[in-house]
Amino acid sequence: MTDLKLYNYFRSSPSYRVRIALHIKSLEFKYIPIHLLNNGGEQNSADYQKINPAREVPSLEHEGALISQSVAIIEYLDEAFPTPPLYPKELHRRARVRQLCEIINCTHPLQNLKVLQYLEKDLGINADQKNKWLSEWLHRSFQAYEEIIRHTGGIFSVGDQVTAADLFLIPQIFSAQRFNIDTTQYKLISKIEAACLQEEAFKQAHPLRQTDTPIDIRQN
Ligand SMILES: N[C@@H](CCC(=O)N[C@@H](CS)C(=O)NCC(=O)O)C(=O)O
Repeated sequence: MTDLKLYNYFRSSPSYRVRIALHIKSLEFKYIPIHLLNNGGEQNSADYQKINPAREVPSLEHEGALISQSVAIIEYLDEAFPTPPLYPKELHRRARVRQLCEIINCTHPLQNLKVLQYLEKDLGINADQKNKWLSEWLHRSFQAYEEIIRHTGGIFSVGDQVTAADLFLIPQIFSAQRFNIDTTQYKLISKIEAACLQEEAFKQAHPLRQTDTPIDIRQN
């Protein structure tokens, strides 16, 4: 039994990325829910700030070390537990996986709770304007992703094995759908989504199947 603890939130997409990595590698971990809304957001508590000064989820604890930022966590897990690998060995493909991860990762902060709250509460942007703004940036990143996987894709984003790129793509689709952003127009992305969602690791990591998923939306 590995000594892994994941501080996370069911519908946070960086949390979802890390959960998929843990399940792909068949690693047992202690799931510690951090509710992003209750009590002013548990990520803002003094105790949690000691775990992650950036006041964000996810954070991973392993053998006494605390790691945050999903990119760093996923790379750490891949180095500490190399089987199965999440990055191809061949350098060009490996770079392509990282490129795809970053396309998603660069857009993700725009949908962050605190960023959206700032737009509405501090800048007075209404909900429709906020959604239009978010939709613009999410679509631009999906368009770029779709174009790249035209050349790299197989069953998954890069070839026929799941790579880290898929761990970023699937949670981003889930988030987009939550904001009513239609991703079905991206045919290659949709094909890869369907393939990933058949995989046991993606099923187990799904936001609607976690211990902190509200009971009214929880799936078995
Ligand atoms: N770049 C970070 C992003 C983490 C992040 O934005 N987490 C969000 C949830 S999706 C969060 O904790 N937000 C807290 C807040 O908005 O107050 C990562 O990849 O881990």
